[in-house]
Amino acid sequence: MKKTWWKEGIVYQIYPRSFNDTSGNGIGDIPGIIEKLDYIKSLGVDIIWLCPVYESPNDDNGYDISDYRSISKEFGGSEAFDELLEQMHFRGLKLVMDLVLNHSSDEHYWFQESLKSKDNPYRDYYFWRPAKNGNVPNNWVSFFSGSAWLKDDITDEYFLHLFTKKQPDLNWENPKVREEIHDIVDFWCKKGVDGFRMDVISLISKKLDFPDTAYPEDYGKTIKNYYANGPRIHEYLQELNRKVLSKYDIMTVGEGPGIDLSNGLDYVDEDREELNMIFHFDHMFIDNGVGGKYDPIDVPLSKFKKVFSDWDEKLKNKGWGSIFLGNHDFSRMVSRFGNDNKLYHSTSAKLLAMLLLTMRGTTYIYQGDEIGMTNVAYPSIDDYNDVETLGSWNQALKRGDDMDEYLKLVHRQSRDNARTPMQWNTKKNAGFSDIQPWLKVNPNYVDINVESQEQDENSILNFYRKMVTYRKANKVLVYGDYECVDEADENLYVYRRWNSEQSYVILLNFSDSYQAIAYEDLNLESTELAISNYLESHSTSQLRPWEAQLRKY
Ligand code: TEU
Repeated sequence: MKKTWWKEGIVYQIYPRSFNDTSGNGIGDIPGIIEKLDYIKSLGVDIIWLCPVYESPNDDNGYDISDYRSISKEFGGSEAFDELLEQMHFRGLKLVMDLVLNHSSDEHYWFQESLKSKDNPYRDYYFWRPAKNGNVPNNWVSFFSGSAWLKDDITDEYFLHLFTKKQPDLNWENPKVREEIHDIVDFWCKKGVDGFRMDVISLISKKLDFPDTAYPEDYGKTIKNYYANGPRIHEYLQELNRKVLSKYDIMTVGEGPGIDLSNGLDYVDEDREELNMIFHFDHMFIDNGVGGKYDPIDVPLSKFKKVFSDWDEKLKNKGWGSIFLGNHDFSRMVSRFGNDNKLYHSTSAKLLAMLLLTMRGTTYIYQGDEIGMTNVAYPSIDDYNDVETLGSWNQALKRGDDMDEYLKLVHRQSRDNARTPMQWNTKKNAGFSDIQPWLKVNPNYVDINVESQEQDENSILNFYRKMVTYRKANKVLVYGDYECVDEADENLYVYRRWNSEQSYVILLNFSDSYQAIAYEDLNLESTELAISNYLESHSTSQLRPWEAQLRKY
């Protein structure tokens, strides 16, 4: 496989609203990121993926863009952005922008025009449909609950919004829309950005007959079969690649609800010239029950491991994977896949770091995971901000659910778990802001914060640094082959990575108890320990709770 900077690079994802507030308004900003660039650089990462920073009414925290070419004034405006890009490049860091091209804000000029009349030149920039039998055009529901159609009384038609009603879906069928999009992408490339994370890119081509979904069936299948992977998706991506992306040395990663093993390679097969990488959600939606995210189920470890193995097998020698265990849309990875109990918090966070940094694919680290930030459990729904959380809550209220129980679900599943302010130190508001932040800090910041972990050589933070350095020095961990050794084991995840010169075995105990290692074939006695999350007395016959070992083989 061709070697490239974005395959070897390690990405650090920033949710700007929650990163660092320098203007004193309780909201993170771009100067706040600039202030922390040396910290980010000290992690050893190479690339920053910045969640949306464009002008936006923030109905979905920036994922509703009202001007694709200007930077939000709240975040510091275009001057701050230019300074950020310069300061990053000066430090050898690359910048990946988040582009939201499936939908715009309803406050975007295009939509405002589109609303005016049926013959407005911008009408066709969106999906307008007449009522069907006096009702919505079809039974699609939005990702954030309720119908995906909203009626506009002036022209008496409905427009499609797969997300909030302030996020109308753009009509990529219209060549003018595609031209506008190509120009926007080109604008940012010319400015010198190094790539794009493309929001819900799997949804941009619609099935134009808008078929009713076959309810009842589970939500996951609805996305795949009805909303995503539309008939012209690959044509659009190839066109975008040919006309703009291919002209620059940039990286692209498409976010892909509805993408799975059956269609994932089509997006990233190097011969097809579409995207470099995608984010699939096979491990992130793994605990969704038939009712979706707010109907979680228990998941055996073997199922989790299979996702990694199957995708590695699917992509190898043809495309390239994205390795991540959390982002701004999911619960904190240590609370979800590790154990955030005091006893195992640090050990399990380090184990997950070892997983992230020893897999084939590009590693993505979400802000705060490098110090093991955990889920939060606000006492009241009024403390929550996220549209998805509030949408689900209101549905549950309507259904008459037990709301005390539902609050527990919110604690477990809310996207706000990942959006609490970054925990910098033990000062007021965790050092994030001088005033009460837009979302309350997690009270555990007094124990979990950057400053105290800087001072502890065995902290999670310093473990990340160690793992990052090791991965960079041993490219076999980037490009080498992968094989899972123990597919069926429900406690241990053991896998090998190798090339013609080097070979490693990684042993991870995903449980709170001691586990015997019983793989005679591996001959572990003759291997040499490279890194572990326990300080001493490493055994090759047994792993302690959440123990992780990287061994030279
Ligand atoms: O997320 C798309 C997406 O798949 C999510 O709606 C996901 O299903 C949900 O968050 C899981 O809880 C992207 C962005 O990452 C998200 O922040 C935006 O809200 C969404 O698109 C709309 O732009």
